[in-house]
Amino acid sequence: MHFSLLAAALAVAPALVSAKGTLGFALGTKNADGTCKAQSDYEADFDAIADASGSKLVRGYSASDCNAAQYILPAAKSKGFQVVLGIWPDVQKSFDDDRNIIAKYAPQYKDQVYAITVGSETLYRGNFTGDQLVDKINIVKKAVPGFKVGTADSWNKYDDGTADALIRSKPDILFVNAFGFWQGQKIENATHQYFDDLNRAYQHIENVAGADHGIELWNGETGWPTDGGSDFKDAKAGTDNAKAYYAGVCSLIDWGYNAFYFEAFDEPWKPASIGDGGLAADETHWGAMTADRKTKFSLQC
Ligand SMILES: *[C@@H]1O[C@H](CO)[C@@H](O)[C@H](O)[C@H]1NC(C)=O
Ligand SMILES: CC(=O)N[C@H]1CO[C@H](CO)[C@@H](O)[C@@H]1O
Repeated sequence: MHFSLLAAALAVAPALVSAKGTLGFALGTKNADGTCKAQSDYEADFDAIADASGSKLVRGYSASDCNAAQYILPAAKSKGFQVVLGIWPDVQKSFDDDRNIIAKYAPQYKDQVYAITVGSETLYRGNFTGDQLVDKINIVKKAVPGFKVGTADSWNKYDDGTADALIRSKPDILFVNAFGFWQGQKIENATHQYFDDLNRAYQHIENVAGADHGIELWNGETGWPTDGGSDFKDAKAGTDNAKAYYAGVCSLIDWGYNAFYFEAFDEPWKPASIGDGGLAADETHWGAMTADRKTKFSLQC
């Protein structure tokens, strides 16, 4: 099925639904008070995610941050979860630390490691060229053989050619981030924009790598801030809006696409970020659940 058919087909033919896709959640390494999570904290996280949504998959960004790999993998084993482990390659130290901790723990918990991402939006930030990123991915593939390795970046960097060298290298797995919210869309049009952006990225990947490219594709991040969050242009934070947007994510899953919702839980320890114009933006209300693991709306797709 071509992704471009999605929006139209959704409207007219829900009976054509084939196999469902998979939903996962982005998960932080810190407790509400900013301390590092222990194995028992990850286990409580996993219980809450599974109870609320049925999902048994999470992704992180830096496996050495709070020694995450050491604690999240045994927790995943005890709760039947899988984890996408992250490597932060932007600076040499985190690239080395993340790779080393994954090389140590991933082979011990092979069934718990879904994949490994090298970088999150590094092309978007202009941190690497496509070729430089491919080199980093290849270093990781060599250091930790036997796992799916890829990267995550913003939909527009796949669409505008910045990622072409990466796409041509046909990594095992690619994550495409797309947020109706960061397009400054009103909630009424936000899901349309989200599908459209993903579609453009997926189509470009197909154009560059061929229809039979074999790269496993995921929507790597999407989400919407709830009550207490900051607005962005016409995109208004709010729990009702987040609930409506989540329903669009569920449609995508119903249609057989894979997506990670950003994020599982509020992270109240996060400092406000200072955006364009010096305005402080709240980063602590993106959770599908509160910091004490209560759902804000139904997370069943
Ligand atoms: C609504 O989304 C579509 C699809 O991305 C976009 O082309 C259009 O410009 C959006 N409408 C507004 C008012 O921004
Ligand atoms: C090559 C390059 O641009 N490296 C930068 C990537 O981003 C980090 C911050 O995350 C900088 O410290 C690096 O200099």
